[in-house]
Amino acid sequence: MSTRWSTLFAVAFAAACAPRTTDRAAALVTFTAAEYAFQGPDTLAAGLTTLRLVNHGKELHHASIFRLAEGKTLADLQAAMTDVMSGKAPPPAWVSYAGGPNAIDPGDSTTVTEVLAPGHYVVLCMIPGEDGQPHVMKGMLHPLVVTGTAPAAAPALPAADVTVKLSDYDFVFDKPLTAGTHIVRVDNAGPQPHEIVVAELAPGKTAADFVKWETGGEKGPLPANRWLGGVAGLDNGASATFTVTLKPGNYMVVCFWPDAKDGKPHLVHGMIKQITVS
Ligand SMILES: [Cu+2]
Repeated sequence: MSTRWSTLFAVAFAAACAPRTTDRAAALVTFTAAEYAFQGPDTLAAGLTTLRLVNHGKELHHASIFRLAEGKTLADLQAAMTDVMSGKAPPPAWVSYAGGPNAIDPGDSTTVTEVLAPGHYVVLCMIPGEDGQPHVMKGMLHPLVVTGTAPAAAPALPAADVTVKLSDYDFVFDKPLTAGTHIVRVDNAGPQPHEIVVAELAPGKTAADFVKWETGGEKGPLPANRWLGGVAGLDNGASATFTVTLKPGNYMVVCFWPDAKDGKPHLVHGMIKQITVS
């Protein structure tokens, strides 16, 4: 009897003391990437969401989330992307950029947590294949409808142990990244959209070597060993968190976002930073 009472008491006590997380816990949603398609849900409920990307493919993939303005369709986006990719037009003003998990290697997975507002979205991969064509042009895009109503107060993102501020054209960390697993908060201070992707540098290579490789037509071996995720293109003023596990070594954080003025990736404008993790 006493055991039973103490069990009941323990249960009641735990219930009374448990943080009321039910309305704040992030919904977990998984997208799987392969050549050249995503598998994942077609609809989601609005609110705090953890987006998990699993790369089942043989190439690098990410899941960049574009939001379409009211009345715009996937066909409108596809038509616009053809012109954007061929350099005929800048990205249309009716597209906004809602983050998503950034590039990871085949066999890896990563998570990003962010608040999704109701609306029409497209999950797509902008990473180029060996022929230089972004995967989105090979059909790697997935429409997504976010349903429901936006919460009156934006839900808080998970508590982060490191924050990085993105801006034209810099990454500023509030403290150094160390070995281990971190929740990193990403705040885009703009004015342009930006992304962050973390990569481990190849032995003896530097971030400057990567810029040379990228601007020299990506010839020779990639000066990076492994891509560890981050947050894909994010609007000015937006925030998200991502999880990353680092071991001691040399890394870089990079933004490939096309510049509003010259169309060149932001890394050419200095938006790349080498990091030593100890
Ligand atoms: Cu940028």
